[in-house]
Amino acid sequence: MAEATKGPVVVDIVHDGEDHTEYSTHHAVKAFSKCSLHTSPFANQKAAAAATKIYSTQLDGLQSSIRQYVLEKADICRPDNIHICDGSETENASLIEKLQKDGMITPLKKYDNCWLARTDPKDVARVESKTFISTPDKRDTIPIVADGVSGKLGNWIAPDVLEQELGSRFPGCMTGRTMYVIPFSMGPIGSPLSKIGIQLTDSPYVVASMRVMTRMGKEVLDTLGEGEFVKCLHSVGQPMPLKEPLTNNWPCNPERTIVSHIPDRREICSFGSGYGGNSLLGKKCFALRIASRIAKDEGWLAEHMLILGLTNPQGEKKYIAAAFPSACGKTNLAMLNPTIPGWKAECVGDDIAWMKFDSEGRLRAINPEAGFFGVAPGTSNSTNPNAMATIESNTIFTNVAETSDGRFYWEGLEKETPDNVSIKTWLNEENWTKDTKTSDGKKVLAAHANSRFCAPASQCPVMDPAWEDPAGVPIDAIIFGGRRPEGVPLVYEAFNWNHGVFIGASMKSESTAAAEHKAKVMMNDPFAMRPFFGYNFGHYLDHWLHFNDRPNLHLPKVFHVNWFRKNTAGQFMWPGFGENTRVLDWIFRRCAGEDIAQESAIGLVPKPNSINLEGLQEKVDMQELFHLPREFWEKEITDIRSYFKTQVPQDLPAEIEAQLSLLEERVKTQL
Ligand code: GTP
Ligand code: SPV
Ligand code: MN
Repeated sequence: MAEATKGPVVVDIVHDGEDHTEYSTHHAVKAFSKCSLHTSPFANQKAAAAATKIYSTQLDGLQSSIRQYVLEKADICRPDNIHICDGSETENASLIEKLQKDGMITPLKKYDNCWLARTDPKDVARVESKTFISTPDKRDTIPIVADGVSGKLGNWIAPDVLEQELGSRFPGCMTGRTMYVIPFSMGPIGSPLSKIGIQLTDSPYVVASMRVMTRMGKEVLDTLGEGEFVKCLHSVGQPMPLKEPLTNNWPCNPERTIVSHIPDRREICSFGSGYGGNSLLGKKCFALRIASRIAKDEGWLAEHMLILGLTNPQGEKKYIAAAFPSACGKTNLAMLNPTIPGWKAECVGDDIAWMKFDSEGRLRAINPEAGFFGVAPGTSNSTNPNAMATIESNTIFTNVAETSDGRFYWEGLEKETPDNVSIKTWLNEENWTKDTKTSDGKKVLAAHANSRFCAPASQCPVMDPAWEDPAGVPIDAIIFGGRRPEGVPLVYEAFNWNHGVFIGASMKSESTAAAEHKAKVMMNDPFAMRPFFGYNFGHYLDHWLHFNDRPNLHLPKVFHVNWFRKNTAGQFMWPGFGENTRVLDWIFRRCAGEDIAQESAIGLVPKPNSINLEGLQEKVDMQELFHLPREFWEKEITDIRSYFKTQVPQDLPAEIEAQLSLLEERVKTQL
């Protein structure tokens, strides 16, 4: 009998001769392509009963609700083995060994227990176009737009259509593979703010990554008891035997990829991709899409935000949360090294915040994750030394380049990499140099622009002492921001909460390589949540606004920042990174009530000389950095109005419309 609680458990399923053909992928898919996900691929009831018995023998140690979920999905996906993950070192070592044997990872020998995975180049980022949320009523998921308008605030799929889509993918999809059962906690185990998930996956890479990104293993099962959990099913969609050889030994099925969510059932089903947010289901799928819906139901917030503790030279401490879109600087700000003497910055989280008002009316935040899945390019000892220290051991790198002496390499490490090594790109091309060009003359990147490191948060030298506090940390300020090359100043403050919600709603940023968007285009990205809303954005705005009506709450101050304004020569006007301390210092002092802000058309901006520039090496044109061009803001208002009108025609709260009119009036009279 399998032991569910200790050591790696891999039990072979014995196929009995009589029903053998029923187990084959070919038969299962052929016979059941029209079935729903909730139908076993076994036509033969006897075979189904036998299979259930075989699987259930291994699941004896599991509580009944989980066992039922695993059995139901195993009956459909037909794995050869089921392995219940205990999260142990031994288990991890055997996974790493398997990944190496399968050619999915190679060691980076310069470091301790660091690994490099190269994916199929077709599976390198989140696929927003294939990400769906399913509710019986479309309007619960997305705002209804007029005919001919393409909705940009998520994709809805009808429940019966989703059943069909899943039913044509999952039956038999794990044949020849092991189904891993991953019990994981989002948030410190046992915290009242935490939630538990069970992910079933056929990817050992996903298991190893989930072990870094979440609290995973036996302790979670013990804590859960018969409690509720979010159901997370994931398959790379490549049953054995393979029909075609893999690329880079990376199983995936890009043509058939779907990342789907059923919020009413607290369920996620993801097929065809092994990468990042598509496959590490605790992250965007659970902690943002499903959790934002739970948060709406339960009266709290699940947001795409970093959490940072700041201590001033007098020893006073405040926490801030900041929402920037993907690849727009959250990890970097979360780990910042202050450049003003006497300041201390400590990291609570770099990507996701779950926040709830406590009984005293203070907003408290936890980081639901336990690791960083951070953008590699641009990370260096000069930009983010704390990340560099974090990733020296126990880290899985994906799609970075490799040096001949066993180091990682990516764009941004030019000065920190010895000259006498050769570089092999993420695509396995040897002898790359910065001058390497494609046949049509384009620069070749050594690392993919969305290459990532996956490292334990506990290894970061600047983790906040309270980063795992089950009560969360009190939030004093919420910051919004994005990549705004033009018109948007370094920092401004909202006049009040509702104005702050409006600022979040009208956020924009240049698209990045974090998703499949090709060109660098300016996109609306409200609250940095555009790809992650678990329900209708209009209702989400109502949810944010309603906190203003609760008299006992200490609402945080709201700010907007922009590290990415460019001058006419196309260069960043602000040095960024550690120098962002200067902006945080101003925000901190505003939260402490200092009289250092003045009104402008768009919000409160720093009074002259109130931003501390002492010791700043670079010459910065502060005048230009804070200049508010009238034409820019007039156009911005027109664009925001048209965005709301076309994208949220029925569900935009009147208050947001009112805030837009107020902005318009101020721009007319003050700029
Ligand atoms: P996700 O993990 O995708 O959510 O991204 P993120 O928001 O955590 O972004 P991250 O901090 O990883 O930064 C993405 C890119 O922006 C990296 O290449 C950074 O080097 C760059 N970046 C971050 N902060 C700054 C800054 O202050 N100024 C400039 N110019 N670039 C920055
Ligand atoms: C993002 O895209 O915002 C990420 C990376 O944090 S992923 O986990 O792939 O979503
Ligand atoms: Mn992110």
